[in-house]
Amino acid sequence: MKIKILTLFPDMFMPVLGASIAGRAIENGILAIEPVNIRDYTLDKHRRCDDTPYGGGAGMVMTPQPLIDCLRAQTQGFPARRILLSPRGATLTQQRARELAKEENLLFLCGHYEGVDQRVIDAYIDEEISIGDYVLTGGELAAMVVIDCLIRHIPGVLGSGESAGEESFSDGLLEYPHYTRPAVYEGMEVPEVLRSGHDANIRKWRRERSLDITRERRPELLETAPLSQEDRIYLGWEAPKPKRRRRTKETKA
Ligand code: 4FN
Repeated sequence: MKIKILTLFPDMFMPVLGASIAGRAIENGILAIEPVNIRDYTLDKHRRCDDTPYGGGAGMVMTPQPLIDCLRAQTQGFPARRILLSPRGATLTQQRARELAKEENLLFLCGHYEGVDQRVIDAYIDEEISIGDYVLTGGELAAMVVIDCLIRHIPGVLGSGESAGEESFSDGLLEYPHYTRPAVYEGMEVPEVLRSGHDANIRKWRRERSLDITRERRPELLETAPLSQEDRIYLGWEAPKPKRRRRTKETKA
């Protein structure tokens, strides 16, 4: 996959993405990331990329000329899905990240100031994505979040042993508690069941702790997570199955 990022702060990206899983994917040649400086396209004698808003009001707006010239030049021979990071977008989900990971090329546009002239969005943007409901200074950190999230779903990006489908959220629930050595630390013990080596008991304990913490902290996730009949019984959503009793002298007619 090739990703271009159109931004006023191109230097922000490689130190962050190069140090994460993306860094390894880039070295392996599975991924290419190219930050592009929008300012290189401005025709303004002072190299400005912003202007005052029509209609008045506080702040500045990213002006069309550098953005559109940059978009045109950077999509020439690069047929990419064009995404604007924006609080107006649909909030990023694991599902959307998996779908974006199937694209051959992606282009992210990062906003600054009060935002981007609407005509740029109308004519050049395929989709707006948000990472959540809070105020950011620019779209750059949001772009990095989206990129970190989606590249883990590109085949070959995660090493053997790692898998995008085996950890927290992939099954729609929060994670059970994790422990590593030593068995006792400052008097705090690792739960006995995890040291028992009894695989079925361990699986049952982990599943139940996942269900507990999800019910406690993110109960809405239980609505969409795939739950087994056993899960539903544990949650008290379904009556326990009647015990299969063995036929004894007493029950034989
Ligand atoms: N933010 C809100 C409402 C109105 C504006 C903002 C805001 C950066 C260019 C956009 C923010 C949050 C998640 C991009 C926020 C995101 C941005 C994002 C973002 C500068 C204009 C701006 C949501 C609080 C109601 C500034 C909320 N995901 N404007 O933050 O780009 O991608």
